[in-house]
Amino acid sequence: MGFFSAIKKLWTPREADAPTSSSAAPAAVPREGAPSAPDATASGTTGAMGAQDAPWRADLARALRQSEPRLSVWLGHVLAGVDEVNEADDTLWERLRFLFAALETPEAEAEAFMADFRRWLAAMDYRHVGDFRSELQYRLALALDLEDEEDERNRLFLKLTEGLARTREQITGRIDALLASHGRIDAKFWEELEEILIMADVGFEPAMQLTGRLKERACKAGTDDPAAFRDLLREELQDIFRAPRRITAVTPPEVVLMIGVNGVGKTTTIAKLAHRARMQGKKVLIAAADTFRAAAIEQLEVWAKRVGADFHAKSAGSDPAAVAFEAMDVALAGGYDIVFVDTAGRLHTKVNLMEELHKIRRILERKHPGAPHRSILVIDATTGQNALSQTRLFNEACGVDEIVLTKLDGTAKGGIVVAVAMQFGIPITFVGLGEKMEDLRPFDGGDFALALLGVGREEGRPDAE
Ligand SMILES: Nc1nc2c(ncn2[C@@H]2O[C@H](COP(=O)(O)OP(=O)(O)OP(=O)(O)O)[C@@H](O)[C@H]2O)c(=O)[nH]1
Ligand SMILES: [Mg+2]
Repeated sequence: MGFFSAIKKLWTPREADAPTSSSAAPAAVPREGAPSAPDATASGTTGAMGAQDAPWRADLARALRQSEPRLSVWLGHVLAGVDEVNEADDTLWERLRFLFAALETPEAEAEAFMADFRRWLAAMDYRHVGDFRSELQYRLALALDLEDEEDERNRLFLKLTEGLARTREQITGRIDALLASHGRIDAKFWEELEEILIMADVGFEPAMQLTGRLKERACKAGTDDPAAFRDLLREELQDIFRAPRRITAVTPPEVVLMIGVNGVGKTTTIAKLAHRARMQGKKVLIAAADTFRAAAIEQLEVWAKRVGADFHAKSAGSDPAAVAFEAMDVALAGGYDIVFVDTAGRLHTKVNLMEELHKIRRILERKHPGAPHRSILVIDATTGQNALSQTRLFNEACGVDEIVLTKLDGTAKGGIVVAVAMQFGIPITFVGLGEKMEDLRPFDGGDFALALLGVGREEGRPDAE
């Protein structure tokens, strides 16, 4: 579900493309799924497409109708007529309104989406297309439920590839040198590989295991040719990262408990997840159960406002479990879809952090059976091997359902992801690739393996749709 309760079907399924429709000149034929403008001007779905016949409407309608059904292409056409955004100029909003009308989104919801975006632009003081295009595309992808669209996935892949550049230097650069210096895969080769993996923060145990698994793979494939090694490694990594998607039915509100040591990115990750949920059309409550510092509560409140989520807090120093208790009352009474509970990475008193988390969990469960539905452990990739001990600690003490790995951008220690995936059977669900809202993205193990090895998506996933 996206932000909009109704929308014209956008992308026709692939099977439907062939062979009959593709035999016609597709570019000139309104496909099922392509925006129906300008015919929609007569449909009366919204005043935006009514009688005020500015020439740009016909041009934009033609461009949309004739273009490939891809979000980035459509956005390109919408933004083509926008120089910059300012109070006196409604061009961006008019053109977006036109797109939404063409997609038959309910008018009030389209207006709400734009009002949200407008507020964000003002808060960020952005005027130029280059400043906000990426965020707008991200919001549209979520709102139109198009995050899985190929175009959007390629965009994410680029971001992953950029974010992993330093880790890749550590791993691939050295593996390239290893391959170049060995005429065949022999015992020395495996030894050196182990060293490279350890240096790249994969860790000692996982590096040994991974090397063992690769040996088996090479043996099965009956090869000792270094040229075949990259493929073996890619396949092995893709296997390691292949985690089944958990689909659990939840009686709303879904309760998400954020845990992790201080400074890893819990609060900003809540903001990013709340932003996603809002763009997916959910009613979101954020609870400030990190009462350690007043500044932490304020920081969370600012984020809540910015992403359009409601907020529940008590004063600094209050019992975090009491905050959770009250927030659940608010959430249950207010018909919320999702509640995020922020927690502290450290505490005022000597009360054990884990005991405190247990207490919060008990309260949540008592108020809403089944809650917390997701205990998300946030770990910071730049801390390398520490991330492993934190995962072990939190998992053993209070249970972890998912891992979000932050700060992968710019770190050379991204190899830690391999270790985390190998050592714990806990799915990594999101990765943080920067400080912007759109920099938290769903983790795709297959793509991650490719980005880590510097292999393109086309090349590495010929069957990827
Ligand atoms: N580069 C980068 N920075 C990030 C990422 N995620 C979080 N940060 C930054 O990390 C810093 C700490 O983030 P917080 O969200 O305050 O961390 P926290 O876990 O809530 O910290 P405490 O409340 O002190 O326990 C902030 O400056 C964030 O902007 C990421 O994926 N990439
Ligand atoms: Mg925090």
